[in-house]
Amino acid sequence: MKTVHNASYDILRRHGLTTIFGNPGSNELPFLKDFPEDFRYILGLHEGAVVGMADGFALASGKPAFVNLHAAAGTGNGMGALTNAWYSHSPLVISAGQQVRSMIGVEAMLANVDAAQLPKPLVKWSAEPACAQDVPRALSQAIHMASLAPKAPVYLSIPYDDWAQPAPVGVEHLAARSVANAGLPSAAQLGELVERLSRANNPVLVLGPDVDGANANELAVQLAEKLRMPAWVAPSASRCPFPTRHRCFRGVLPAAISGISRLLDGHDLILVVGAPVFRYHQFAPGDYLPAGAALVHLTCDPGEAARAPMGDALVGDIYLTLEALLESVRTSQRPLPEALPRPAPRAAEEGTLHPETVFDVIDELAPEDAIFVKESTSTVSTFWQRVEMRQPGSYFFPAAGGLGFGLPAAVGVQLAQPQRRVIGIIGDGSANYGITALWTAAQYRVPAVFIILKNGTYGALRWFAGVLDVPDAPGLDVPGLDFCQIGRGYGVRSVQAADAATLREELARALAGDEPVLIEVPTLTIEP
Ligand code: TZD
Ligand code: CA
Repeated sequence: MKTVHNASYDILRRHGLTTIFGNPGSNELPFLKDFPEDFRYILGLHEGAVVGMADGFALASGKPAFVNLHAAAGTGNGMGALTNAWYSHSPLVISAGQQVRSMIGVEAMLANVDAAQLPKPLVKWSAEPACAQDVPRALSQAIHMASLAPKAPVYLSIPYDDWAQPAPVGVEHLAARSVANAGLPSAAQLGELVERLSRANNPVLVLGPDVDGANANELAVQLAEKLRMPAWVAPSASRCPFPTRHRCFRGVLPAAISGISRLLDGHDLILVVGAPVFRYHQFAPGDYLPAGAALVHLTCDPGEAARAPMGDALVGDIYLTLEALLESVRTSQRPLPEALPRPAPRAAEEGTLHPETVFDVIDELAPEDAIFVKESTSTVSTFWQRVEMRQPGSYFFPAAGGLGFGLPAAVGVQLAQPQRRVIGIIGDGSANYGITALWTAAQYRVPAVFIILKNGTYGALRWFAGVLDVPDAPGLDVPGLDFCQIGRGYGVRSVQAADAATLREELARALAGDEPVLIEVPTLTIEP
């Protein structure tokens, strides 16, 4: 007899969702019964780490990732990580076990009351199927909803007595379905955009994470070259959409209204691709645009387009639209932008290392296609200046600033990209929110390198305390943490590197090996 259980596994298999990130409870055990041999289960010890690993896996593979959480408590633990997944357009298919149907009403232990409501507003779609026979169809809907533009997390609550029920007649149609976006702007819309770009005297490109998500980085390079445009990364960058030593590259825009207007001053047309307009952070009011500038926004996300406070927007497929633009625009006669000067390497120093020195060593030793998962908040601009990134999918940072992404996402990214090396660069504050991912790295031998920058404080908050004039805030320091002991406790080889020579030696050894390594580096506190 075909059951809801095997029909659902057929659908997961057909969509390539054979890696399951989870942390189980009694509600989930019937789903895990007869676990098929062609599936793998990646156990995380806390749901924040489970969702963070799945997030990294989905972002780095470009494909949906399947998550299985324990009822309401497991979902709640994962929700901080969902903030990042929501803003990074990460296609997570999150399932949670529910009590048996007849015991939800009495609110038996582990009944997920009002389950579909729980993860909102951080999911695009959320449901508990109305009967067991609808579970396979709802699972198929969940996968398509997560995968269609804009990609996003979805949530499905499934009562555990549903799995053994007979599958409905016709269930086999589900696994065979294909559902896809068909998202090129019309010829008229493209024509108007080409016209605006060719009329502009001094256009500029601002690129966001969805350019990298669409693997359209090379198209962005060619468009910048053809139109002689400087290329900025949109504020609060969660991915790297443009090679950072290209002569058109200008850096990451600040996350402040007035700061952006100041840096883009003089441009008459701002073309923003694959980013919200804009993802501001610190409040620094001013005009949204420099004087005389118009803004055009290409996005895959209708929500991003509609909520922007200025500019015109086209909602469509980023790769196809850039490709069509590139074919239609004429090469400009303007000179190409001059390359930015490279920062001078930091001179050898005594005492605690400056983050610049750490990044110089990383830049020197990391393979050309290394992937950086970054979660140290006070060192963001320094990192972008000093560590070269060349290829698509080279950088991931929590898209909503929700800490607990870095360590788990490094594990998930490394699982999705076994041919490339992942280097996690994690603050001593951030590391604690997702620390249990170290155990998963050790148990599954996921060879990510975790560099913990230990400055003993929430560095970015120290800076923010100055901006907000709160000189006396409590709770900003994190002394007394020994990450080498913590790492060893979770089974990861862990070493301290307190000077540049030791860091060079340990990073080289870690990159030459095939196991996870944690390197704790005492560092100075700098401003973001
Ligand atoms: N909790 C969560 C889940 N997310 C957050 N963003 C914060 C708290 C607040 N927060 C920041 O926004 S930055 C930061 C905190 C606590 C400090 C992070 O410290 P770190 O990095 O050691 O990782 P730096 O380089 O010292 O800033
Ligand atoms: Ca810190």
